Amino acid sequence: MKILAVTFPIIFLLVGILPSKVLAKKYIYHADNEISIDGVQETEWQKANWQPMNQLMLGEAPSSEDFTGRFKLLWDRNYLYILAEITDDILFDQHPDPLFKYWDDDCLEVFIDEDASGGDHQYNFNAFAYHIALDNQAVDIGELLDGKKENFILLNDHLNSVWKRSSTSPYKITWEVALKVFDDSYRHSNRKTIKPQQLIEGKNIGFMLAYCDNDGSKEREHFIGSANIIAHNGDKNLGYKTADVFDKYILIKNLK
Ligand SMILES: [Ca+2]
Ligand SMILES: [Ca+2]
Ligand SMILES: [Ca+2]
Ligand SMILES: [Ca+2]
Repeated sequence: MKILAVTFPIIFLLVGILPSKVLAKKYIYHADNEISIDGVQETEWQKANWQPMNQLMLGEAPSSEDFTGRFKLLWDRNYLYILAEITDDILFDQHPDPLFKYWDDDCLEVFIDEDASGGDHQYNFNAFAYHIALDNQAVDIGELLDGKKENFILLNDHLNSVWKRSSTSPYKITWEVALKVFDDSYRHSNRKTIKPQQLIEGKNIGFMLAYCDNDGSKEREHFIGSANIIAHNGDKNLGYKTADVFDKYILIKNLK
């Protein structure tokens, strides 16, 4: 009893002081050799650890055949590199218009907050939520038109995306993305002149990776991501609105 009486207050004190996102800070290693965006995993990727995409944000939990996903990250001065390995039993792209209900087609969704500030980004560029469709076109929500109308914008020039599916069961997709990282000064109206950030060692970013899985329904069937989101009013689909739910990562050169 005496031990319990001493230990419990210390545990509660520690949990209270250290927010879960600080405890969960993750590292991204530097790519010293070239990463080719070709849907083929080169040796350089071996230095990065696999991270699961297993957090359900919307819909029912899929079976492993329906959806399984994991990913790795690397960086260099010009790009954040993403390697996703995905199993999806049916690839489905019902809307050829990249700006129409793009969230209801199969897509890889890349959430990035350049300065790890957290906070609202739904109609601004404090953070980005790139929906990369099966045709490799990327879309996010821009600033409201006339202060009230939603405005979906094509951001294909922010990234290079290529995926390939294996020729044998379980037909895994290897999806590679090189992402330019823009800060919150990005304005779509000035997109021709705004330059992406040059990445440096020690930089903190907010990041989450997710997959919208639809296998033939009108709306997506599952939405599964990498971050453990605490539901707000029963809703975990918060990443497209706030960067508070992304995980915090730090760019490093090598293990010290
Ligand atoms: Ca490659
Ligand atoms: Ca599926
Ligand atoms: Ca930010
Ligand atoms: Ca699918």
